[in-house]
Amino acid sequence: MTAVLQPSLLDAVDLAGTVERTALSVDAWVDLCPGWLDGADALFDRLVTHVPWHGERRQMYDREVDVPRLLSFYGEDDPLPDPALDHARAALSDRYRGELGEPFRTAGLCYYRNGSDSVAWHGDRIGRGRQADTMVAIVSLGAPRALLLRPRGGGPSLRFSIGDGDLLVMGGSCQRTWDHAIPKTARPVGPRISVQFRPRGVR
Ligand SMILES: O=C(O)CCC(=O)C(=O)O
Repeated sequence: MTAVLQPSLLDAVDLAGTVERTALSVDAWVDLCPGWLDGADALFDRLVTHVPWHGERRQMYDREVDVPRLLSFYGEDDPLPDPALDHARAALSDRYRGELGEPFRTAGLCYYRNGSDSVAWHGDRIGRGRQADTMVAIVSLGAPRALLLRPRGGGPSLRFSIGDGDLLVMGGSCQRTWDHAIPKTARPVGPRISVQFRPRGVR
């Protein structure tokens, strides 16, 4: 029997990409698929221009500071800002449905303008990720940046360099038992966009 291929999906997503899984402690894991998304540079340019990026402020001790990156969040009923992201989410939902048991629904977009933009150590533990195993799939566009992972509470970290259409998926207990971060860097680096797909109720 001949498989029926969906041209629109194959245009945007390299389904042949090889996923390499790294098993972490306490039933956490991370999948890496370099160069997963075709057309990453063009998508980066479209997102920079068309996404309604905004800055946020947060309390740090007794003063309010800028969050060092720009953000835009798409809830499950919000149209995504580019059809390539619909295709990517559908392909990821297909690929991981067996393990995840549900589709990816929301998309959080972060824009790291230069090496001073960053996100501190954290797990995605708002909502269901606090108690239950889940997955967060990150599609990375633009200049590669280091994503670090370390056991919650400290320990040696693992380093993944992600950009240029790479896919990184954190699964199992990872959000509860490990933390991740994008550290600042003094190296001259170009801008990067991270697209994080999450299931319902995970943030
Ligand atoms: O930039 C990334 O890929 C990670 C983003 C992240 O961890 C978050 O926004 O919670």
